[in-house]
Parts: sequence; structure tokens; C-alpha cells
Amino acid sequence: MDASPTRRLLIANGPNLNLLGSREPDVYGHHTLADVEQLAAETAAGLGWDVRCVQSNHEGVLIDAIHAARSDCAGIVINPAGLTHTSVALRDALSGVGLPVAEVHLSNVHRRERFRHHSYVSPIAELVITGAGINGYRYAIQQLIGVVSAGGGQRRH
Ligand code: CA2
Repeated sequence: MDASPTRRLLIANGPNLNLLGSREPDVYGHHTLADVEQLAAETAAGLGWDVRCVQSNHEGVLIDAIHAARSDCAGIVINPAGLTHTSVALRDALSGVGLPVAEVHLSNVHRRERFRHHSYVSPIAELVITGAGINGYRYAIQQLIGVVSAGGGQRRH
């Protein structure tokens, strides 16, 4: 067993989430991406972990970040944004690295348009949190660290 297991999570945010706080506050709230990343860092730090945050509007950049996480992260918290509903490639990347995944959505996707009800990511995620606003990241980090610390989260996909 590894004597010093990795205590880092990748926090990945998908396309257009750089606009958080600037538009559609009725749907996504008033918090910015910087607020999300600060909350993630503070939540992890409180548990003795750290985070690497990435946001990109480009699918390939997100996939590269997921691949890189394999070497130095113990899990991935991801809001895939619109790629949730479209991207087999993103799902394959998440599945391919074998790290436990928490899927987060700010809004409750199930109260929205039908096309948002399907996620390519959910079937390979340990947990899905939708509609809790930025607190969803906090809950996801806490739960994912709990899963990893208990020795779970080995992926079978
Ligand atoms: O609720 C979520 O977190 C979503 O992942 C957000 C995505 C959407 O496509 C998913 O269905 C649900 C959209 C992210 C766009 O974020 C914006 C933020 C501010 C202004 C405009 C877009």
C-alpha cells in the first residue's frame, strides 16, 4: 500500500462556466467561478486535501486535464456543463483514468429542458449533485474524499 497516498482532487468545470456571476443569475446564481474554486480549495483544505482547478471551453483541454489527473489526483469533481449531455469523449476520458468521479450541476437539470435530463457522465460517477448551487461542490468534495478515504471508488467501467 502507498505510504503517502495522493490527497488531491481535480476540480473541472466545462464550457461557459467562466461566465458564472455575470449572466443568468436566476439560473446559476450570483457566485463567480473564482468563488467556486475558492470554496473547493477551502473545503478540501479543511479535510487536509488540496485541489487543482481547471475550467475550459474546449473539450480537448478538459480531456487532457483528466488524463493528467491520473498521476497525481485521487478523484475528480466535474461540472461538465453542456458537455454533460453531448460528450462520449469526455465520458471515455473519465472512465479511462479510473479515478472516482463526482458530477456536479449548479441548477437542477431535471427541472429544466428535456435535453438536460440525460447525462453521459452520471452512469460512471460515484455521485451526482444537481440543484444545490455552489454548495454542490462542497458536498461533492466531502463525499468523494469520504469514499476515497474509505478505500472505495475503484472504478469498474
Ligand atoms: O447547472 C449546471 O451546472 C449546468 O452544468 C450548467 C451548464 C448547462 O449546460 C447544464 O445543462 C447544467 C451551462 C453552463 C453555462 O454557464 C453559464 C453561466 C453564466 C451565464 C451563462 C452560462
